[in-house]
Amino acid sequence: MSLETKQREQWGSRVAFILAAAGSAVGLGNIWRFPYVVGTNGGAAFVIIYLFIIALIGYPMMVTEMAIGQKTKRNAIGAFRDLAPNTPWWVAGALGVLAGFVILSFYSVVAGWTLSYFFKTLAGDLGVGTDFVGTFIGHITSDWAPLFWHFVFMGLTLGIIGLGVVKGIEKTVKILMPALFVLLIALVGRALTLPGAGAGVEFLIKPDFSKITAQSILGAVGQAFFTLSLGMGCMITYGSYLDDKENINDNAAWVVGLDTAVALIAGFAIFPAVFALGFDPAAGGGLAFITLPAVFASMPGGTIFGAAFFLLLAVAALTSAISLLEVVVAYYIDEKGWSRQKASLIIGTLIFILGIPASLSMGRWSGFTILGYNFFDFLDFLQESILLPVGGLLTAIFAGYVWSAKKTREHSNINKSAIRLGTWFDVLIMYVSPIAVSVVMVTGLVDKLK
Ligand code: TYR
Repeated sequence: MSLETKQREQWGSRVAFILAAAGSAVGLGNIWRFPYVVGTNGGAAFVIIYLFIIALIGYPMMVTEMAIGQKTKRNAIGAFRDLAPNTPWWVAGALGVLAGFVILSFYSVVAGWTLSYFFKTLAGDLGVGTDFVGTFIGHITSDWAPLFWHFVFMGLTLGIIGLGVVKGIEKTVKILMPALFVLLIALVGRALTLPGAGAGVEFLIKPDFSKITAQSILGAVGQAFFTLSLGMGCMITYGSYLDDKENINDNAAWVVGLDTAVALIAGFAIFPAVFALGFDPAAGGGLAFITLPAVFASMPGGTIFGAAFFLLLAVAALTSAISLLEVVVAYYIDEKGWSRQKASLIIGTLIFILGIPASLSMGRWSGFTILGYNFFDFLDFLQESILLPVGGLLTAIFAGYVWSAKKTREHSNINKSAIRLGTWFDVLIMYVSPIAVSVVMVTGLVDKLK
């Protein structure tokens, strides 16, 4: 069945692994999605709940997935098969492969908007006095331009994955992630000095818990999994390319820490500007694309600065997209014996095709809805409220009870690391994660469907 792992690639160094995993985690989820779900869920109270979830569920889950990958050296499905042969646990991995398809199809559409905004900014089309809302809506509701950029972005993604883990993924992330970080910090500086920015800071730090509903807590769980690339075997896959000598606990902490920092920094870049410039914090998926160009327009050198930002955002999206595609591709290589090139091409093309209705559902096909969502939002609902929470739940139960919390912990503790997992880890993975995720998921969905 599975081809042997002898020629399996490995990350070139510890830093390469951290950057690749952080590259997967940091993406549109931090800069596009986090601010908008914070905005639609009332601000600071949501952020606090989200931070608790990151610490109590996100970190242990990150360790678990990386440990399963490093231990088995297999793709998302093969890893479960390896640790629990002849059981139906492989289904947990299969859900992840499905999630890879679903997420990347709409992710690539948004990444395409980013590419197009890079060129719009560069061409000076987003200067002072632009109707930023109208420009954004005009772009996403049109037929061809977003599809063209979706096509370009998927082409880049499958090209990199076709090249392989080291040549493709490692090279890209090493240079570009640090640049994005620096630019974001500069943006925060500009946003905070706009007159009226204080209201945005308040929105992010002064909680109003009356705004929290069962659905918003489910949203926080979904966002935590999404932004950390958890619950779908991505970190299992990346962990499978990690040398046995490398420690997991510290690396996982780096990835979780960097990802959370970038999301919070993005929040502090966006909300002060939203309030200062009079936009609606609950505007939804357009928030970053409406607010940030307005900030760029208001600053000296905004054209260059803005263009650089959208380019780096596209790159951050690319380093996440390649990890989404890698989950699916690694499965076809390991278990079906496909060549890397064949798997990238076929799967990348199928995902591109699934993204077409997602893109058109913003405009021409917006009348077609499922559960009240257009197709794009339905895919996002599916991954946020079902695929990732169920995937995370199954992974926690698997690690806690099937592989056993003790073995997971012992594996993660083998190599020297600053963080040592104690029995607190067992409690988090055996009780806290599964109970919290199931309760939140059931109440959130009941709330939604009633
Ligand atoms: N974490 C990525 C982001 O925040 C998105 C992503 C989700 C990537 C799941 C991989 C993955 O498996 O943009």
